[in-house]
Amino acid sequence: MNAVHFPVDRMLPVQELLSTPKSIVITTHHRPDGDAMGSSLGLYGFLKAKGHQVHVIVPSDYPDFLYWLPGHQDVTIFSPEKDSILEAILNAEVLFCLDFNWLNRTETMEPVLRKSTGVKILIDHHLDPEHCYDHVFSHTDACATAELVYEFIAALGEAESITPDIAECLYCGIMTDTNSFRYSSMKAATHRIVAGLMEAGAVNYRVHERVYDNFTENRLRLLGYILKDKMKVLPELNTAYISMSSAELDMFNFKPGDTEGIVNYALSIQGIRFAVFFIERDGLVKISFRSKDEFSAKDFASSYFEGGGHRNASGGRSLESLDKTVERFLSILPHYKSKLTS
Ligand SMILES: [Mn+2]
Repeated sequence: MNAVHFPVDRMLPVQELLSTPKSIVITTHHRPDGDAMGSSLGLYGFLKAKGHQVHVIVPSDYPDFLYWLPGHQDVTIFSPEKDSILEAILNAEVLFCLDFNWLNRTETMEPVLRKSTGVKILIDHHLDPEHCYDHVFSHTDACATAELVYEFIAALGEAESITPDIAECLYCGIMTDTNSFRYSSMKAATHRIVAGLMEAGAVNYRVHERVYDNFTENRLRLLGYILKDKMKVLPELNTAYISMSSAELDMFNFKPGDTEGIVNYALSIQGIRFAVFFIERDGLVKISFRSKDEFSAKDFASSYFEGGGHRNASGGRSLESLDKTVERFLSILPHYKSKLTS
């Protein structure tokens, strides 16, 4: 257990706060991923069993391969027009903000979250959180927010309260944010937490099957098309990249989540240290950057594509056309030749 993440003195007021039943809202970032939903629903299961009145309210829908998560049926998708949702947030005594650093990562939820006077507790692993939370547990050395949620529950002295349902939510979060426990962010301590989740009843192969062996035919054919026709490899720069227009996505009846993880295939080519995926959606170009070792995808994304994230896994965006964006990327890339090939 990493006591540095949840030191006793900083946990005391939180413990006190949660010692009597509270109205609680749990939220996470726009377009929630496996860690966002696994963390939120794991914490939801725990707090609900402790007698709190808990709502999980998320800014947008999430991929259907996460619909099996225990508690999914109780999740509310935010809508600024629904008074009952706004009231739940404004009246919450406690707000848990999971897996994001800045409130604008919740997009349309941002104004009401700012307005709410509930005690805001951040549990997250992204760099540089905003200064708007009452309690901040922000640790970039954690591989997933779900890992931190496990430590949070343990720091409350409640590890024994982790049910199989809660354990599978948290397992899913760690598994998806580490690409099945293989990223450099995975530490021995994380493997011990994962072992603890299995001991608490998480069935590892079942979680894996539900997330990774749950593709639609369209998604697999989209993957085939991308790998065969769309992936470009630049061996002299140890880089591979993919660009997909919205017209191409339409050919495969694209649904959110269908392209998740595809950038990792590009990174799996021998010698490739930098992989980039450009995708034209919702009137802009969204970009995923992945890198290996010391090469910082995050620095590249933040310097040129309004991006951020983690050193080896970052996102960015561009308001130029898809072609212009790729052209600009290709003009910048050679400046990094020494860093990419050293
Ligand atoms: Mn995460």
